[in-house]
Amino acid sequence: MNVDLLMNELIKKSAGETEYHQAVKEVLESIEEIYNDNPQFESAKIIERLVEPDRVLMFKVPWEDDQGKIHVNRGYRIQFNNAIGPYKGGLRFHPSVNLSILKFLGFEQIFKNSLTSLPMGGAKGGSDFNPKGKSDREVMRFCQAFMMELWHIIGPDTDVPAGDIGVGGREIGYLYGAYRKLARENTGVLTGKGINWGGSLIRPEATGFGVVYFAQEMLKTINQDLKGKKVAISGFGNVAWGAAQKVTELGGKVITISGPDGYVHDPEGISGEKIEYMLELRATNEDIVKPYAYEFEGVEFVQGKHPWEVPCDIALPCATQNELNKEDAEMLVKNGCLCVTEGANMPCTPEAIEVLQKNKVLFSPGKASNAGGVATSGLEMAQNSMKINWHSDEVDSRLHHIMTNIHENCVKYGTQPDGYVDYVKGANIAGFLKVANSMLDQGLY
Ligand code: NDP
Ligand code: 2IT
Repeated sequence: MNVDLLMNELIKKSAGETEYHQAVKEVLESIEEIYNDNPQFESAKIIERLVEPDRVLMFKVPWEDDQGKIHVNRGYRIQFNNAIGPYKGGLRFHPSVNLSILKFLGFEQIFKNSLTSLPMGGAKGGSDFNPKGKSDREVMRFCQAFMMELWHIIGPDTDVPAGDIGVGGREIGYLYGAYRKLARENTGVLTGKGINWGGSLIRPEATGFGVVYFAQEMLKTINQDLKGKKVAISGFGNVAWGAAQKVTELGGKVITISGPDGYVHDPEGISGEKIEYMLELRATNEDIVKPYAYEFEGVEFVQGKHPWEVPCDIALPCATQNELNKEDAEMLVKNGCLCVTEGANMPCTPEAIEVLQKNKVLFSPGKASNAGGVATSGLEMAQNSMKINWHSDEVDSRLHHIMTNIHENCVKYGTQPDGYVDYVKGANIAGFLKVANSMLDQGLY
């Protein structure tokens, strides 16, 4: 394999898809050596087959707002690879959604799902629809129109969508209702379902919990733990909320959260009723964290900036892709940050990762550290198949075990001669090997 040649080909074929190119390049660089040491991969053209999605469905989503005005959005589902199990991955509703973003997410999902050890292939979908500021009925009409097209290609053993940015419990409810009506079946076709109709306990907080379990394992490698540590978190969504709760539970102090408007710095720690308030803030359907600063004393709101300038021991970027750049990484290093654990997908730019790794800051990529979300989706699928519900302790202990196992695999494949663990390399190699070997076993298709 020659990474430059492959990247040139890919860029020619998918011009302008910069996020997708970024995600592929990282994987290729990580696996280059192991790929070239195993000529069976090259002769089966595994990587050329992996970077081309199995299929992409792009469709029109017409819907009517509360004033009777018609809108047209674009919907997508990218079924990337199903060598190890049914296609699995979230749906993102955000105005920035385009083919490049969904291809990067779908590609990452192949390796993330492989790392979970559960039988799930990689997929992603979504729409450029913006749920912010829409009424519940508008969101419902949109979800119904979206599912009208999507239901043909999904199914409990075919493709199982879930949430992501802009798609939470409410959206999954409307999507599931529409699917059930169209397909005339009640199956585990979506995950993140409500607890009364097939959902799993712990799924809403699973991604954030998993991120913190993973950070805990990373810290152990340098004989540290979360107790008394200052933790900077970005975002105030699903992932950020679960992470804040678990950090607090394990004795750490969350000192920031952020939104597209800026960040809040709360030196006293964001815990208890303040986490409840964070959830209320989200439920308002507005795009801002600023009100938090008025609600509680001693809190500073900093407009238009990222939280990474606040001195912290641990940073958990939990908002969106490329939100932590080189300058942010330099600031974290300068302030003595020990560990950066990605909660979002690809929140650190390649230049930021380089700075962190050069300075031997512990760094883990989202595909390893945020895999707890999709892993718990896998557990939801298992419960649906067996038609039972596990107790929350059971789900939590399985999640914890899965995160520890992913960490072990990263250490196994990523430990460098000087003892520093390159989690990017470790995660990519471990995730890749399982999928590549499965593709070899199953022949050319
Ligand atoms: P939510 O919609 O719950 O929250 C997303 C957060 O990021 C919100 O605070 C949102 O603010 C902010 N945000 C979104 N887009 C932008 C942007 N362009 N610029 C700045 N801030 C932005 O999503 P999740 O918490 O579910 O997802 C967060 C990240 O975690 C994403 O990268 C997602 O792919 C990843 N992830 C999610 C999993 C899950 O199970 N939900 C699992 C694994 C990873 P606002 O809403 O106000 O725009
Ligand atoms: O990025 C992700 O892993 C998710 N949004 C969760 C996907 C899932 O199928 O639960």
